[in-house]
Amino acid sequence: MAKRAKISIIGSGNIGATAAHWAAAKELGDIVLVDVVEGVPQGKGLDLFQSGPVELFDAKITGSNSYEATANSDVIIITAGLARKPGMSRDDLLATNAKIVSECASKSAAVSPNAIIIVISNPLDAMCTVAHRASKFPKNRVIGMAGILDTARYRAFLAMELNVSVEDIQALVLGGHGDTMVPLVSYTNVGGIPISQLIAKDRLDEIVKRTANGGAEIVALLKTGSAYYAPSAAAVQMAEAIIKDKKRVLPCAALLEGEYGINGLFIGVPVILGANGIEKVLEVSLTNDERAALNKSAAAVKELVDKL
Ligand code: TXD
Repeated sequence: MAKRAKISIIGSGNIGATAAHWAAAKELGDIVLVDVVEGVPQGKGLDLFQSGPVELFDAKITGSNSYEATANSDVIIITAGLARKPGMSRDDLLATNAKIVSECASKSAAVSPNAIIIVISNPLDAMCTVAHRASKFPKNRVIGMAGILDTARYRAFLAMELNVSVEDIQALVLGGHGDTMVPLVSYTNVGGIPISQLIAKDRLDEIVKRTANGGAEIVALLKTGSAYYAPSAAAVQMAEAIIKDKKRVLPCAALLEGEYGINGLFIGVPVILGANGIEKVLEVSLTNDERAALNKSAAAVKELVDKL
């Protein structure tokens, strides 16, 4: 009889706690919250656990300030680190978050040698490199969450524009998580209808621009932090694909070793996500403009990684 999956979430702030909420609501497995702040993971874990009888999910949900409680996790979600404040770029978080993510990845990997790591902390693509190096896990078991969020923003704006269900919008966003991301208009469709038949190019360009600026738009509104409902939902969708071995085709940050002509960088690409993590990187054909934009995105990621 298969035992319940075990999900450990490192960093119990806005994203970590909300990810625990989404995972519990989907009854994906037992959940351990970890943070450096005394009491926060324990309090949020206990509170979420107590919502079980109301929301009718069965899950052991606990919090800890150390890593023993995370032993033998199936999935580790790393959200620890500083979030942006208005005026800050994701890149401003590099030095501080590299130290934090390195510690979280090595300590959690040490007690869960077979886990799959989902990285959320920013600057995302560079933090994937940090987690990959620190965990010493194979590349299929270190995955960055950004593309699903960026695609979700893009799909949400399109659903709003066309007044159609979000369920019928398929889209693909490539590249680094940031202003250089590459929404692939040619791969976007609504119920199979190419988007270019439904929205004029200039309007579509505005929506693509708003998507690339999606994170900053929320930071400017919130002022004290960054987005967390959609980022955490995206990470939990990845965890679900892994735990249920769904073989989902989703845009995730994966270590490319020659795919798309990129070598040695984590970049957002379409992957097949299942029980073994990234089971395959899917190479799609790109227009010259799309390839140029992807290379520009890769160059921006490389610049950050070189600073590590
Ligand atoms: O798409 C994406 N990948 C991004 C990621 C989308 C939105 C925000 N993204 C980034 O996630 C954001 O820029 C931050 O770098 C992380 C976490 O964002 P969040 O909004 O959750 O930040 P919080 O609320 O400040 O929570 C961070 C928690 C906080 O409770 C700290 O005490 C904890 O991290 N923290 C640690 N936990 C464990 N171990 C260590 N060393 C540690 N340091 C801080």
